[in-house]
Order: sequence, then structure tokens, then C-alpha cells
Amino acid sequence: MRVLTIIPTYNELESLPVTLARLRAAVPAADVLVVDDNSPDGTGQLADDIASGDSQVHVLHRKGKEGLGAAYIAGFRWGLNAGYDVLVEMDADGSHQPEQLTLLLGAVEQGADLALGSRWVRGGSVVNWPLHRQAISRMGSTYARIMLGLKIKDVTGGYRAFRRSTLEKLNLDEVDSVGYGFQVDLAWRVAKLDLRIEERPITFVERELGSSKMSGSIVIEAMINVTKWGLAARWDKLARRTAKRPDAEPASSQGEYDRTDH
Ligand SMILES: Nc1nc2c(ncn2[C@@H]2O[C@H](COP(=O)(O)OP(=O)(O)O)[C@@H](O)[C@H]2O)c(=O)[nH]1
Ligand SMILES: [Mg+2]
Repeated sequence: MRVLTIIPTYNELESLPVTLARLRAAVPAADVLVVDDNSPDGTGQLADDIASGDSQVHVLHRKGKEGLGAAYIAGFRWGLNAGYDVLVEMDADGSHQPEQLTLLLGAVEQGADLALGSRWVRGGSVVNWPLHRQAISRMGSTYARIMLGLKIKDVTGGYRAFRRSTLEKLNLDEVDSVGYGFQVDLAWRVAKLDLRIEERPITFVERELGSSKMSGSIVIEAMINVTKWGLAARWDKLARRTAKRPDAEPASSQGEYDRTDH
């Protein structure tokens, strides 16, 4: 399997070299793509310097800060074009330990279409996260699970390995959510396709260097979207059920057509 690990960066000058070194040592066969949003602190230049000495490290420079989701979409496109079999999402700040990547790759090798690094399954944990962040993350995952009927425990996590075919089935052009919402969005799209999603326990370690780019508005965007998607899915289900009823009004013919069309 040809593996590409995509690392989005925005002002990660201190963290990136450490994470890259750990990743290259832990999984030497995996190539890396750093997707930098023109970080003012010069992370992009640093990534170029590292890439010039390591043919397995690549850098994608973007014009400005457009959010985590847009950076990943650009990275996925790059990786699909380059023919990789597995595309991995990993934070630059060391929270996603490169040494645990083999857990995710193992799950994909065993048949998972999407492997999720999970903090909220047995064996998973978080280190150095204040209680309020743990609470937000757990509540966010629970809310998304209930609203969307997802079976996975860690819906917002960003340590993931996608089988190439999984990304090819998603319409990446349609995805415009950012931050945590992006992670929920992709998990939801994969779940709707009835693909195999596997969680593996990880130890998420809060960053020691640099600062978080996540914000309250990103959390709120995610909550609003989850609510919208959940209600839309319920509405769809209801409409389909009504259409199936033999005594249903003429609208049912449309429903019948829909169903046979699929
Ligand atoms: N390219 C890019 N990377 C971003 C952006 N926002 C966050 N990141 C990166 O996404 C990863 C996770 O962000 P982080 O701030 O650590 O979020 P937290 O772990 O939820 O606090 C890090 O590698 C960031 O540098 C962005 O707008 N563009
Ligand atoms: Mg972080």
C-alpha cells in the first residue's frame, strides 16, 4: 500500500519538524504532504527546507488561511492524483502520535474503508487536555452520534486513514465545512455510503508547542451543521416512509420512482 500522510499547517514552526522527524522514523515507507496556508511564521519555508533533503516529503503551498477542511481537500486531491492507496489525516502539533499510525494502517489493511483514531473507545485517552475541552469533545461526539445515528464514538477526531476508493466515492467538491465540522462531515458522508468504518484507540496528546487554531465559532458551526444534517436525514426518511404507504397521495409515485431508480 502506498501511503500518504497529509499534515495541514498554520503557524507550526516549532511543532512541524518534531512531528515530521517522528513520523519518518515511525513509518519510513509513508510519504508526507505538508499543506501550508502561507503561515506568517514561515512554516511553509521550513517545510520546503525539509523536503529538499527528503524525497518522501512534499509541500503544497496555499495562498492563505482557508481552514483545515479546505487544506485537507486540496491534500486529498494531490494524493489521489499522485496515485496513493491510503491517505492519512494527521495534525502537525504531535497530538496524533506518529508511532500510532500503524494501528490505523493495520485497520485499513484488514479491510476498513476508513480507520479512525479514537479517544473515546476502550483503550483510547487524552493527555493534558483540560476538562472543559474533554467535555466539549465528548458532548460534540455524543450529539453527532444521536443526531446522525452514527455508531462511531469519536466523530470529531482528526487522526484518520482513508482508503483511496473511499475518497473517490465522496464528492469532495461538495464539502465546505471547516474545523471539527469537516471531520464530522466526512464521517457522515462515509457512513451514508455504508462503507466499513473502524475505530482504533489512540492516546491524544495535547500540543506542547505553538497554539491551537480552533475557535468557538468552529464548534458552533459544527453543531449547527450536525443539527441541519440530522433533521434533513429524518425528513428524508419520513418522506420515503410516506411514499411507501399504499394509500399515500400522488406524491408517492415520485417516491416509487425514486426508489426503483436507486
Ligand atoms: N493549512 C491549515 N492548517 C490548519 C488550519 N487551521 C488549523 N490547521 C492545522 O490543523 C491542525 C489542528 O489544529 P489545532 O490548532 O492543533 O487544533 P486543536 O488540536 O483542535 O486545538 C494543526 O496541524 C494546525 O496547524 C488552516 O486554516 N489551514
Ligand atoms: Mg492540536
